[in-house]
Amino acid sequence: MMETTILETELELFEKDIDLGLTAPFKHISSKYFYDDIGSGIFQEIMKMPEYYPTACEFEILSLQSEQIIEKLKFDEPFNIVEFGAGDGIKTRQLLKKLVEKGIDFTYVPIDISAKAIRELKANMLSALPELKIKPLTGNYFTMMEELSELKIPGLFLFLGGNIGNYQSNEADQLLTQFFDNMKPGDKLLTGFDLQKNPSTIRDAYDDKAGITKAFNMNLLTRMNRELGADFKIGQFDFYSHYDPANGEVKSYLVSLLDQRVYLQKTGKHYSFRKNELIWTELSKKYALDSIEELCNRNNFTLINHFMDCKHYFTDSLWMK
Ligand code: AVJ
Repeated sequence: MMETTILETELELFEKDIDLGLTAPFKHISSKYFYDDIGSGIFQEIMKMPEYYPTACEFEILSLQSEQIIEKLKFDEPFNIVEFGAGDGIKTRQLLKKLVEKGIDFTYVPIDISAKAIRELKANMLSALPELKIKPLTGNYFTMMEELSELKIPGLFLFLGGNIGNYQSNEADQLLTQFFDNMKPGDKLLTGFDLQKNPSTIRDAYDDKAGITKAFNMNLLTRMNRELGADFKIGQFDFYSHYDPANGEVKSYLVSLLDQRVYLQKTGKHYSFRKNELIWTELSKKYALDSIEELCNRNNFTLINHFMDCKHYFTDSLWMK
């Protein structure tokens, strides 16, 4: 019997997701589509904003507590450090620097969907740490994860920056299950969680005065215009972000400023937007420590330690399979 394998390209998946999201009763676009080359660049600007505290907090953790993190790894043979969604790697470099200084034998395997981000990351890492063994991978987390799990060497998985906050509860479970299934007993996972704190601090981090977060969201429209042949008029949309301290959820939206119709060449379809209709673009969930432990236990991991910044705004939580 003949078997047909349908390999969908990233572009076809994007088109399909957008069509699903824009025909849903409550329109939505996944925040993973923020990160084309331009969006990854805007995110780097976000990380430099004074309001966006998570970056400085995690930088502090990895600068001041690398020694303590390394102590907990307890690997007695060469291992891989696999980073999912590596970005510019400036925070991770603090941990890697310490390992290199200690003469520990490991290979750094950063994975990111932006080829440009990965190229720059490799160049920056090697100029700061010339002795570093680095094997960057460009692509989808899951495909890469499966390929790596064939290797029989111990691993530390890094999922930093609070990226887990983008996942709804069931999606976080699915992701952690994938990590778990691709880990060997004794492998570790270090995940960054943004913690619940004064709601105004959180609100300001996602609604900056300079409008960089707005540009980050608006880039979705520009990206659809370019890649899907859409005719979004950027000025006819606004950005709105809301933090609900009762459930720890920051939700971000694009807002249609008028009744309008948009055409997508790729799907050959029109999509209508009512005045003030929302497109949900992102969830950035803020955790409490006890809900992190619950998440850890529910997914069969063992909690080793929380590494928090001095203000207790953020934690890098170390788990073991
Ligand atoms: C990269 C997912 C951690 O949710 O805080 C920053 C992305 N969005 N400002 C976050 C983001 C708006 C960021 N993560």
